[in-house]
Amino acid sequence: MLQSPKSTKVRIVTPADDVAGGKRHRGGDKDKDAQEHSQSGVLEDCAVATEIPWFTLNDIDVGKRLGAGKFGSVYVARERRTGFIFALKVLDKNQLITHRVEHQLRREIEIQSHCRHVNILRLYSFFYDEKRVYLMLEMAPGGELYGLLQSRGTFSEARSAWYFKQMVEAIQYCHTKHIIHRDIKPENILIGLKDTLKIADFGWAVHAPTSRRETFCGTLDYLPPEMVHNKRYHSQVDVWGLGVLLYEFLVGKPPFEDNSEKGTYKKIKTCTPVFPPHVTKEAKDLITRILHKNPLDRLTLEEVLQHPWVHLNTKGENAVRLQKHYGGML
Ligand code: AK7
Repeated sequence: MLQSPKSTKVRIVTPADDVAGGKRHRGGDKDKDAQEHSQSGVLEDCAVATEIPWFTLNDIDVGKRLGAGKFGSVYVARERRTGFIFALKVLDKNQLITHRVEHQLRREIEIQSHCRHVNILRLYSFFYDEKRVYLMLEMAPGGELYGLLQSRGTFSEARSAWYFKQMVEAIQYCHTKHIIHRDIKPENILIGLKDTLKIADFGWAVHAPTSRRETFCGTLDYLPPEMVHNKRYHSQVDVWGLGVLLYEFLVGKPPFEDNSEKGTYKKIKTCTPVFPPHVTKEAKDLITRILHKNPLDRLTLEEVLQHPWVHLNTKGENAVRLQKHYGGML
């Protein structure tokens, strides 16, 4: 049985923690440690790992590239001592600083390292050197859900329900921890063994509730109306995101897609989704009840799981398959 790499627990001290604990000016080894580890200033506030060992690139064999993004690439990697396989996301510090997202990364690390759920990609640990920040992540052998959806065009209702239920449960877990993900979309969902989905990339996640105005720089297609209007928003933004996701599973494109950003914004604010004829009436009913413009009119996640469409597609034969896949993990 493989062990996760060494001590995977990293105590992350955020500036807020520090003040709350009245420890801002504490002396001793921890401070010395922090100074030794603080390099060009992206993470020193949070990177006071009180639990050694701290990984370096020397502890790791880096293999094939799995993907590339704006801030860096992801590789298959192996911890040399234990042979433990994981995904290594390498982020360029200069890019993070240029785009002023250091705080976002810090928040992501804080949030994701505290999540333990089958359908949430684990963040085991992180480290950094002069030029880069390295995230040690759970390996998802199936790659991005986005790729699978692209190659298939759409998913069947059974497969969609199976995937959708896992994502609802992952987000339900986040909400019990007062975390709002805010960026649910197929690009941020990975496929683990046996069709287990893993929600990843908490770069946009926050602790709830919030009325913070932050400039959103991702795809607009999943933005809920209250975020378009720059209103105060709550966990219902993720319910909206799940509705858009389910629509995209069944139809192959998001419901408010448009050639222009302005057009997408307008559709999000004013349009009700249009369904092609192959979508069943139960699925339409569920999506319509989720994609209410007023967040308070949307179903709750509990109600979503109780909806006949979810029941219909995940009970009976499907439930047996589901149980077999998870091996009683649910
Ligand atoms: N097969 C990035 C830029 C800026 C971020 O990227 C935050 C992530 C999980 C990720 C998935 C990595 C496992 C894979 C695979 C693959 Br493909 N993983 N198996 N890919 N978490 S990417 N997080 N964060 C990020 C920022 C910020 F600074 F803006 F916050």
